[in-house]
Amino acid sequence: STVEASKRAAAYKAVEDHFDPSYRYVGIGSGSTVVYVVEAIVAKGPEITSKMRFIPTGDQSKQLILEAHLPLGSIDAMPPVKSDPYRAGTGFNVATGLEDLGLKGKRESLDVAFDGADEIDADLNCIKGGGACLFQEKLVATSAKKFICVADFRKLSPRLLSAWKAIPIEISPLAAPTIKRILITLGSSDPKIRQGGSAKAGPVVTDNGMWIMDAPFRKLLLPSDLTATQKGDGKDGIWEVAQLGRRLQRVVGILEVGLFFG
Ligand code: DER
Repeated sequence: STVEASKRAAAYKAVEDHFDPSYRYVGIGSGSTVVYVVEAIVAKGPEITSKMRFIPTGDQSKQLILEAHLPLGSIDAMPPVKSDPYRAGTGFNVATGLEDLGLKGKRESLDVAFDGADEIDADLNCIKGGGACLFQEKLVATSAKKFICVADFRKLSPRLLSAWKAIPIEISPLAAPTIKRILITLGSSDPKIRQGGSAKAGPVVTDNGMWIMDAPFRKLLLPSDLTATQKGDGKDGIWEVAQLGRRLQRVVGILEVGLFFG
């Protein structure tokens, strides 16, 4: 089909342009498009791939790596970052602290990570989570020096939430009622716990034992919206939406940070 041909073409181009034989650690995403990325990597031959470690983003990704006979790594088995405690740092927030300690560029332990997405806009903002693997996908993506999103023509949208209608959020089952209330106060029309349907009675349980809440939003605010409306006098209504967006990003950030560091 043209969709499959488009996925395959994107995957082979991504590997051609962004897979270097000198790489050591390569992140492998989840979903159907990344299958073609693995196919293109395998075609590079074992003399190149056998020296590497391929880091999965969930059980499907792990199976894909094993079935392709690629050397399996793990995000929790990456080389430690050695800090130099004796070098004066001028403050240790993640953004600058690592730079002050001469660790700039060493925070990301993977050379590259390849993954799919559900919707992508012109600025390469993505909605991820259609496959319920977003927690490990984001953990691996943020641990890579380079993140390559591979997608067929259907995924490109002028604005996020045009084709894909809800933001997937991975949550602790216990927190479901609380997060649902928070998302409703933030303007989500009807956040729903994703159900397994015919595959499984009850909620989908992620590879991390969590649930997925899909939160529909009419219009997802992006950083560009927030800056654009800071000049707004609030009369145009966008200003309120921007405030909401800022609160949403903080809350979703907190939720995700909670998951990352919880
Ligand atoms: O869940 C995700 O974000 C995955 O990357 C997935 O949605 C990609 O989907 P695909 O099967 O269209 O590649």
